Amino acid sequence: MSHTTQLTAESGLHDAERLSRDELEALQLERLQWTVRHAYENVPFYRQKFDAAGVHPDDIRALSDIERLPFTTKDDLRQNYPFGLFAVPMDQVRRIHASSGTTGRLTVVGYTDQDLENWADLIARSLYASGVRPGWKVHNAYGYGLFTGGLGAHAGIERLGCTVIPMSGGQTEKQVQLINDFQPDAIMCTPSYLLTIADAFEAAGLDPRASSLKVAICGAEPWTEAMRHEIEARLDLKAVDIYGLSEMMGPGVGNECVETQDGPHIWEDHFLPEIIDDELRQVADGEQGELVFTTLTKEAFPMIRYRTRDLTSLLPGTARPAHRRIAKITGRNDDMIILRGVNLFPTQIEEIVCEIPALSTHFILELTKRGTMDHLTVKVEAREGASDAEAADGLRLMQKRIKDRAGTTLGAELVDHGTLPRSEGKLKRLYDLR
Ligand code: DLL
Repeated sequence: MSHTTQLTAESGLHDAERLSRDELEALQLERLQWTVRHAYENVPFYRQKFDAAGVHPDDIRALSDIERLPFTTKDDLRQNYPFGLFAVPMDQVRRIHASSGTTGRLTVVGYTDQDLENWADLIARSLYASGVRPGWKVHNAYGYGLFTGGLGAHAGIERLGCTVIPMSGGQTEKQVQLINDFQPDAIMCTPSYLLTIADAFEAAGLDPRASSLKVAICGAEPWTEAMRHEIEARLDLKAVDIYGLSEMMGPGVGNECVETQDGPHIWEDHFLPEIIDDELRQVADGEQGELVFTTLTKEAFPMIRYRTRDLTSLLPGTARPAHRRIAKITGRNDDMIILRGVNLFPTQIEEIVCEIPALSTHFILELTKRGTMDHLTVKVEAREGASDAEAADGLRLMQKRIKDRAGTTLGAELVDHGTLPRSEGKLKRLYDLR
């Protein structure tokens, strides 16, 4: 079966983006059947799991039959380290990527030539949806290397017919210099790193609003609507959300459309999303839960019902009507802080900090123990130019809003400007000092 895809020249939209929902679902079913058979026939892990669950590839006759299949978890990847879940012989694996989890062992993923082709196409589609057009210069500040961000974005930038500036992450002063000298139209980096770059512009005596950048394609970490407003105001550009994870492919599993900026459309011709509840049952569109994905075209590394741990909901398509969107990700269920029985996500605090003009967006959360009780403190820098009194008022307002909205009282501390760690990629917000 051919999974090759083409961008249509006249409109820039891919054929799959013009399908009706019925046509898309027919394509998904055909591809799901292929994927399940491919995994069953080529990966002993899947064969054993399907056999144990009493399900065979022939049982997949409708999309809803996906619920008969067992889930796959990050732990399954670790236990099959490094190449145990690959579904093609090694000489057909053209590239490897890996991500380091919090618990040590790398999770390793692989791609055939066709997988890399599809990935480049999906990034090109994502960039087009973001408003990027052929002929633009795109500054790529996602990290190159084992991380999927840099090289993944790179191929798609070229595929769309843009000029790629392969800067990678880090060396922030040089980022500023290159943006200033090369005049790129778009930038790709994490949202937190874009703010670090904006700070570095100001430190160099340059106005970030005066840069050549028109669009930022930000992802790889949770970010709130409030953070989007902050980025757009500070850099005078459109910030759009790109979603992805290594286990599916990398960046470009979904992307927001610049005209609506209402959450990433999942490219459902390649990835089948589901949302599940705590009992691992599928919930209806619109309901919040854990995002689960099945790859539909991956040759080297098919993933069946992979539990992402990302919390969101599925929403109807808008700018690409057949493809459903995901709501902004609240966080991963491993980022959730349970404090005196209350569930908290760093994104909830981000939303509040960004609303308060006297506070900067630089904050961390420190978890400590006081006696037998867990205690969470927000350490935040005041915004430059805010007076001490304004900053102190801002801090009190932040605490009040956290209490009102999250229902719990947190410690709060102002720290000197420039003392909190700055992002160079994925930002770490929570420091567990217990
Ligand atoms: O972060 C792939 C990527 C690179 C996506 C560049 C976008 C841009 P991993 O390192 O495997 O892959 O991390 C995947 O990052 O499960 C989410 O928890 C989080 N994440 C990625 N994109 C977003 C986003 C890359 N737009 C994990 N919003 C995912 C919120 C995101 N969280």
